Formats: sequence, structure tokens, C-alpha cells
Amino acid sequence: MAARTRASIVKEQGGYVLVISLLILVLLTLTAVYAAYQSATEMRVAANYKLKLQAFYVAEAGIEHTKSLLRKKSFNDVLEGADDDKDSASDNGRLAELQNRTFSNGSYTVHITDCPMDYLNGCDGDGDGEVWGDSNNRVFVTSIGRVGSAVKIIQVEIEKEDLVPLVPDGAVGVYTESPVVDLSGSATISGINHHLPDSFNCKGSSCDGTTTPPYGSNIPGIFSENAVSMDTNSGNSGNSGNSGNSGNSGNSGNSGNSGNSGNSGNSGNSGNSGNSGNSGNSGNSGNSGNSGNSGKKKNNIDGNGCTEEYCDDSIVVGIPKYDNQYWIDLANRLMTMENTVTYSAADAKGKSALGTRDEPQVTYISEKVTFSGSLDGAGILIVTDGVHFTGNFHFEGVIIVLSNSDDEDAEISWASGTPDLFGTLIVAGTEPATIDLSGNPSIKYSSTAIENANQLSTVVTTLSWRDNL
Ligand SMILES: [Ca+2]
Ligand SMILES: [Ca+2]
Ligand SMILES: [Ca+2]
Repeated sequence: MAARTRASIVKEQGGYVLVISLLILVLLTLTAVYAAYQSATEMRVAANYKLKLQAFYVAEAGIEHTKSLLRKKSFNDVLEGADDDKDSASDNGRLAELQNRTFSNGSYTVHITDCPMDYLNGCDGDGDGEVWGDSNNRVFVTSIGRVGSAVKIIQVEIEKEDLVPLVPDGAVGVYTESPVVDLSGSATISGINHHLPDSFNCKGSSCDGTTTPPYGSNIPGIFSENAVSMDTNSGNSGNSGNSGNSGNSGNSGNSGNSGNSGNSGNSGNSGNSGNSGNSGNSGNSGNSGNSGNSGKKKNNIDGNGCTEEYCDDSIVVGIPKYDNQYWIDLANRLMTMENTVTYSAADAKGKSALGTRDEPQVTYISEKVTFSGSLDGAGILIVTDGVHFTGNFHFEGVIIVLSNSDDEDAEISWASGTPDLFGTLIVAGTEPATIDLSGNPSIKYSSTAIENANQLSTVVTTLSWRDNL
């Protein structure tokens, strides 16, 4: 057998080395390719994740935008769409400014519905029978965020809280201890729910507001948490009777109206004399006379009447739905809100407007103030320790007078000028108050005025949250 030469051995082993080297090279190459592939996949996943995350934040921005818009809008107005028609659904629950709204490097579109299920076609979440109507102050906001090819959908349920109750205790609500009220003039105070005048800038009798058609609840004209001392004035003498009307031709006679029940005090009015009939027709029979008023003239006060322990016409004393502390807390909360306009008495005097119906505001005046001249306002007016009106004043919303000073009682003097309020006047605080309504003030309950003012104090809270829809 031929001996293996060194050269042949080297040659033989070189073959193995080459093969092994090639194998290692192939392995290394495969590893490198795999690593590159892995890395590319991870980068793609990371990029997708980043887009999804961005889409999430874009959708979240849509939710926040919606909540800020809904603070100033009625849920039902939004649900029925810009055409004010819930039966025409293409715009329902879709505010124009929330459709394909560009934000950062993406966009969001928001749908507002009464339930969480079908945010495109709507559904009745509160069970009131209205798919596009809300009756429990709760709606669902579905926000679709898009960034590139990534889509993220978030849905929240939100609730609105009306801080000022739409049905307070009275057109005038008095919550301070030992209140003194003077009604010796010709105040008009009505707890009947009033429609607002057509125009905010109305003049004369077109500013009276109407009570037809009736709507909402009626409340007492004046409500007090504590017994009221009426400022003593002598009673009004009875009115003389109206002279008879001449008969209407061709009509049969109307039966007479029965007299109003009398208050104690003065002598009654004499009755109207009968109308004379025309030939062939019977005349109207005469109205019976109104009986006289008592020492305080209350015949211009109406509303829901006597249900509580003390009651005289439409002045009700009893247990309030919202007590003194409720109004003190509400006033304190309102006066520190972000958009509240704060004036000193001197600054407030020079103003001609404290908000409008379209742009109501919360105004806080930190000391007793006297308004003269002409002043219009809408929203919520908070005054501490007294407010006097001597000029033309017209306000729609809620006036809260806080009596908190130890030095002197708050004085609400609406005894001169033409103070005119639609909404409610609240007198609350830790100290007694004197409420002089002896002039010609007009205070009419209006839930519409309060609702309009509530835009300012509405808190929108998120009740639930979900994604991955
Ligand atoms: Ca519509
Ligand atoms: Ca509903
Ligand atoms: Ca609802």
C-alpha cells in the first residue's frame, strides 16, 4: 500500500476545510439574512404601532373637542342635526366641525348618538322612544381617528349636569333668615313658565313674553325657606267699577264672570254695570265686582300656590327643593369659574350689557352695586350684599344675591326704574336680607332663560370609555 504523502494528506484536509468554510459562510449568510428580515419586520410592526398610537391620540382629541362643543349645545339640537329635523338623518349627531377634522398628521370624525351600539344609524339608548332624542342628559360620542392607514375608534358616554335647576322653588326664591319683603307697589311676579320675547333687544309690550302655549312646570311666584315679614303699608282702596259695555249685536249674552275671591282688608270694588242689549239680542250680564285687596297688593303675583304650611296668594313658605346652602355653594362655584367676568361695583356701573341671549355670561360683582341707566344682560349675575336698580334693566337668566356681610343686611331694591327679569331671582346667604319690590319690577319665571344661562355652568363628564370597536 502506498504510503500517504504529506502532500496528499494536506490536499485531502484542504477539501474538508473548504467544505466547512463554505457551510459556515452559508450559515452566516442565512443568519444575516434572517436578522435583516427580522429587523425589517420589527420596524414595520413598530411603524404600524406608532401609527395606531397616533390614531388613538387623534381620536382622543376628537372626544375632547366634542366635549368642549357640547358644553354650549343642547344634546337634542346636536342629535337632530343642523336641519333641526330628526327624521332627516343624514346630518343627525354630526357636527360639521367634527367631520374629517384635520389634527396633527391625521384626522378625526365624530358621531354623537343616544346609545353605544349603532353610531352610524342611531339608536334609542334611554328608551324614550326617540332614536334621535335624548331624555336623560346622556349621549355617546364615537370618535374615529385616522393616521395614514391606521384607524382607531374610541367611544365615551358623557353626561351633562345642569347646575341651575330648570324648575327652581319660585320666580323669586328667598333662602335667608328673617326676610323682609315689600310688595306695596305694583310688582308683577309670575311663577307661570314664560316664553322669552322674540327679540332680546325688544321694546315696550313686545318684551312682555307670553305664557301660551303653556309649557314646562309652573312654580310659586315667591317662595321663602323662612317666614316672611311683609313690610307694612296701608291697603289699597278698592277700584271703582267699570262702566257697562254696550251690547254686541247679534250675539247672545255671555254669562257673568264670578268674582275673584277676596283678600281680607279693603272694601270691594263695585260691580260692573250690565251691558245694554241691542234689539233682538240679549245683553252681556254684568261682571261681579272684585273684592278689595289686603294691605299688601299681591294681585299681580301668580304661579303655583298654596301647598305648604304658610301660604298667602302665591307666596309659599316651606321646605325648599334647593336650600340656602345649595345656592351659596353654587354661587361660590360659579364666581370662580374660568370664564366668569368679575367687576367691582364701580366698574359694573358703567356697563350697558352683561351678556346677551346669544352670548350669555357669568358676571360676579363682589360688593353692593347700584345700576342706573340702561342695562341688558343674560346668563348668571351674582352680586354680594345687595343690588339696586334705578334705571332700565332687562335680564334673562339667574340673578343670585348673596347676603354674607356681618355689617349690614343685603338690600335688594327694585323699587324704582323698570327692572325686568325672565328666569329667577335668588336671595341666599348667611345674613338676613331686605327685599324691596315696591316699585314696578317685573319678575317672570322662564325655564328657557335658565336653560340658556345653564350653557355657562354645564359640566360634561365622561362616564365610560372603550376602544377597539
Ligand atoms: Ca337632521
Ligand atoms: Ca332616546
Ligand atoms: Ca340619552
